[in-house]
Amino acid sequence: MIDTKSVNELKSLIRNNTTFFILSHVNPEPDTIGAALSLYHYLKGIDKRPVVYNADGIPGFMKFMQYSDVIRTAIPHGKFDIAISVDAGGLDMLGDDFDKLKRDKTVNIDHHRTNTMFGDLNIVDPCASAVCELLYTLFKKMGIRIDGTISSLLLTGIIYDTGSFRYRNTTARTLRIASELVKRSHGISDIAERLYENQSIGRLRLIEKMIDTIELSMDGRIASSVLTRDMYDATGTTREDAEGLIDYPKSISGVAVAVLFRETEDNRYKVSLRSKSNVDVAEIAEKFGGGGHTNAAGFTVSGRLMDIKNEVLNSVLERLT
Ligand SMILES: [Mn+2]
Repeated sequence: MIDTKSVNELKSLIRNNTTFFILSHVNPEPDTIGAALSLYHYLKGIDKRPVVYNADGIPGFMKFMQYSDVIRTAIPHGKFDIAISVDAGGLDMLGDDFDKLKRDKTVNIDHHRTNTMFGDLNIVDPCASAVCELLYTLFKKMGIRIDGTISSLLLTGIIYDTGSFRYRNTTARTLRIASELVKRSHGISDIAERLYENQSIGRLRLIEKMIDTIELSMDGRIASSVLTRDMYDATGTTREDAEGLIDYPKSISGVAVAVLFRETEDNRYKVSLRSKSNVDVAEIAEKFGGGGHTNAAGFTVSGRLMDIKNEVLNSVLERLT
């Protein structure tokens, strides 16, 4: 739920200020980028000066999104009136350089249940399937016209965060909003095609290698898999290509929780968790200093893969028993 007070506060922040620094989260996916770029489009349209930032830059598969070329990867020296973060549950999701950003106020727009409320103004709705769904409601309440560009960007984020309207976060409201966006967007099949039928052969080879590492435990209720930097090298891919790969171990019949260990540096791993039904993986991720949603969460951890695997799989096992 978004309360009227927050809506009015955001409206006056936008009315009374000129420069806006829009932050999307590290390891970006279409929800954070769609939200950031739709805000950019709106603010530009009312003669404000917005800048969009992503610490990691935009992965190739999202370059079809309008304005994706405006995204910057460095924090400018100058001061901004307002920083607006979208789809980040905590400051750790905004990159290591975030503290260098000079700004008067920070607005935190998000849908992670584990959100740390780091903003001066926090608009957080964990019931929204995607931050793009939340933003639609927010735009409506602010009286902002949802044009074709905004519709396509928001729809892309919603399609992605709901796994094409398959995940448990998909509600009647999600579909109602999606239906409004479809009417005004540049076409849903076009978005789906660009999201899902636009892969490199290298990425498919990477999937093959990852599938090879799948191990089942706890009578097939847990599926774990690994991606190493060697695998990226061997297939001519980068870590961007790992986005969404955890869906493969998760898709196995009988699996309740899927875990993917991604090597980022020597002895450093990004761990992603996905679950079916009501198994809460956000709680597991929080234990390791991360966070997320009931069915999708993650964290980063240092150590030897064998030790990390043991520790994480034990926590999952505890959760399932
Ligand atoms: Mn999201």
